[in-house]
Amino acid sequence: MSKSKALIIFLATLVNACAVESDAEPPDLPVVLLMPKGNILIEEVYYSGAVPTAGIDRYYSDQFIEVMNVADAPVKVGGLIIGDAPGISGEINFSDTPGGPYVNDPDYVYLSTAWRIPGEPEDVLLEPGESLVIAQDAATHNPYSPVNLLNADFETYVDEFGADFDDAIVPNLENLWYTGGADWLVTVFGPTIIVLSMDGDKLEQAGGEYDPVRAPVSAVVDTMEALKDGQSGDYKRLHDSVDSGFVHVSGTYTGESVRRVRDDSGQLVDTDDSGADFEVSVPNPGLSVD
Ligand SMILES: [Ca+2]
Ligand SMILES: [Ca+2]
Ligand SMILES: [Ca+2]
Repeated sequence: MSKSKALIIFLATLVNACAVESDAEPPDLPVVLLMPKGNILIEEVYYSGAVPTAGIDRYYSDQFIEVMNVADAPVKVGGLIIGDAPGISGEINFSDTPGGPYVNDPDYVYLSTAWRIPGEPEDVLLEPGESLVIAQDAATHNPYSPVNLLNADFETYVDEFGADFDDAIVPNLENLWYTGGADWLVTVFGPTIIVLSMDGDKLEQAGGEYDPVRAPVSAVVDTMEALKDGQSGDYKRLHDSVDSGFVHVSGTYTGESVRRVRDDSGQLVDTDDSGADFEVSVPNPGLSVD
């Protein structure tokens, strides 16, 4: 046997030994559970409504929001708050003008409606790379939309008008504040979605019964600001220091969603500029891991 062959055999034995070693049970390490801030991002928002089909002009019960754990450890998402900001998305009616209350505030974000994931923080864990799909209605939406939300993680259920659908399997979010109608419809012209990590009891009423609640910007986990079109920048709801841009789809009832941009290594991009961080996509709830 040559010297070099002996060395190869020796190395092969060493590799095998190492392989056996790595098959052993890893020691039990304490699992680190992370808080949402810096670890949870909005991955996709589908708000525009379905392309008209099956004899219906307008269908939007298939709206959904998807949030993802971008960290390398589980995140505690029990109690996470999700809502939409007040304010119009652009010039929709002839008399619409930008501005008004509850927009462009450097200190607070405002929510027309606020929902909470039920449970204590550690009761709901989101594993690394996993996402949660929050449906307006957890249903197949067949034949009115190709967006199947039967496997959503949560749905929004509005009891008070008796017109919402409550799937028996998919759990409902808890409602903290509500100013909407029969169901939580976010505007098909372009909503601003806000994710907060804070005690829901500490949301402050910003005005009267039909006005929004507000939260300090320090509670913001992530935002997605969408407006009507590229000319609607004056209608931005969020202050530049919270979210410096906006995204838009090509129109209402186009079946388009907005989805988080990924970098070359597949990581979700977050620059707190929705114009740079989101792009128009085709809805794919729960299929976010490529
Ligand atoms: Ca619903
Ligand atoms: Ca339900
Ligand atoms: Ca962000």
